[in-house]
Amino acid sequence: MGYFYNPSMNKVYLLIGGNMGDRMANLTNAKKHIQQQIGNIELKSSIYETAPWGQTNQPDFLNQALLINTQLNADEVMNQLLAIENLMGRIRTIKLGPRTIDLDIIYYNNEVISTNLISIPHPKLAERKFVLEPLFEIAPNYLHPIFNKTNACLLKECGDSLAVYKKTNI
Ligand code: PH2
Ligand code: MG
Ligand code: MG
Repeated sequence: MGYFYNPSMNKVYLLIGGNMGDRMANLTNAKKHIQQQIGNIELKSSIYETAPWGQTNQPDFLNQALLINTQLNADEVMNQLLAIENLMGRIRTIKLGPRTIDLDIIYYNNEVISTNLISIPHPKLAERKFVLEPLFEIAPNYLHPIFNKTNACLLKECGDSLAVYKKTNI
């Protein structure tokens, strides 16, 4: 076992996004808070411009996938994400509707977690190209712990035809 092995470190995949206000600045700001309050950002996907999924009569989103190293457990990560959303002024109105910033947990290590606060893996991820495309970029071979399929495989099988374009390369 290596000297630097730290058993309390966890890997959490997040999808961040928003479609209101200065979308790019909101992503930058969110990443600053995530780094300060949750842990080091180990990987970032490109930023994608994505057509709205669910409620289609709203502006396009920017979305990005992140891999974070954290000592927090999944509920603690979720509480920090909610705190960041609140401090960035997110107001919850319509379900699936427009938002300045949305910070979602996609995977936590390779655990399956169901609490009052969270369901991990994210229950809708396999239906959403705006999640799978950025995730595929940073973790093509990660295995979904319930479906036992890689993100590459889930993306290939995903029936979502809404537009997802790479906006900036990171
Ligand atoms: N988030 C939603 C609903 N629809 N569509 C896109 N393209 N991107 C999102 O992040 C998104 C969405 C609910 O969280
Ligand atoms: Mg969401
Ligand atoms: Mg959310």
